[in-house]
Amino acid sequence: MEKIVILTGAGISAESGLDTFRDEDGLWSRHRIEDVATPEAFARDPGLVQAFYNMRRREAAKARPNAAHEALARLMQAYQGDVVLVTQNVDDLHERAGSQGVIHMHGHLRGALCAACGHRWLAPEEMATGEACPSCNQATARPDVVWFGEIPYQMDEIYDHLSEATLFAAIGTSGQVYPAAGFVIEAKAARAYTVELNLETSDVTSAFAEIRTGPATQIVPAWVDDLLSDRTS
Ligand code: BJW
Repeated sequence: MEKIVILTGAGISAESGLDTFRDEDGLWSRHRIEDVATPEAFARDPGLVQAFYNMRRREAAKARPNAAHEALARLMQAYQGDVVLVTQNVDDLHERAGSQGVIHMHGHLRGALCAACGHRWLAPEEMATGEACPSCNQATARPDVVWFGEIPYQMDEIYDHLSEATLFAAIGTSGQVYPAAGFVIEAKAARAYTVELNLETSDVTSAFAEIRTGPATQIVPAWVDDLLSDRTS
């Protein structure tokens, strides 16, 4: 049975108006990783971290899925084999385009997590600093996202899928953050065909068998059309 495993990154949501991280005008050009994307940053200044994610939550709520998200939803519905969609993105544009069962390996803006007891619940649009956990009542609510130094979600499940992949595609991701950047190597070890779809080359481009270059809203629908009409290698 054919199995396609797709990894998406911030580039797929760029044309929906959401910032990427490492492009010239990306989030990390305006915010320091050490200030907003580590557990130590949250312990030091939870207000700054909550403000960063409140801003991201507002931006994500305003954004709409684009033609690339829609094409992947179409692939998941129409493909005769298995399609597994793993995203590093914390927005919900894949779901709003119609994809189901998306694996959010870096968490989700809609989620709140208690840093003390691990309880999860639906985040309000604006999370207050020192918001109490509804389960243990401690003032330790944080965004349910995966920061540097933390273990991404559903890793065993993802590696199982990669070990069964016949085709692996990475879309709109710079290949600078591990473990996601290493998925192409895992997929190749499983003898999967590998394709990268990106506006430009990534840090791991040389590991892929095929490169498709251009804006996601153009190259992803074209790639999906090829797959559904079996015009791929
Ligand atoms: C377009 C486009 C258009 C633009 N069309 N394309 C091995 C070696 C060295 C270090 C490490 C290692 N393994 C682990 C580490 C440490 C660390 C790490 O990777 N550090 C690196 C900096 C070297 N990793 C971790 O700490 C991770 N945890 C971990 O490894 O735990 C150990 C463990 C793992 C597995 C099993 C057991 C134990 C955690 C990483 C958490 C990352 N968190 C963030 C924030 C999440 C919440 C949030 O969103 O705020 O995740 S950082 C940020 O980077 C975010 C993203 O998901 C992630 C990836 O970014 P992405 O999506 O690639 O975006 P960009 O901006 O980098 O790239 C955009 C791309 O789009 C570009 O290529 C553009 O060209 C393209 N593009 N417009 C198509 N229109």
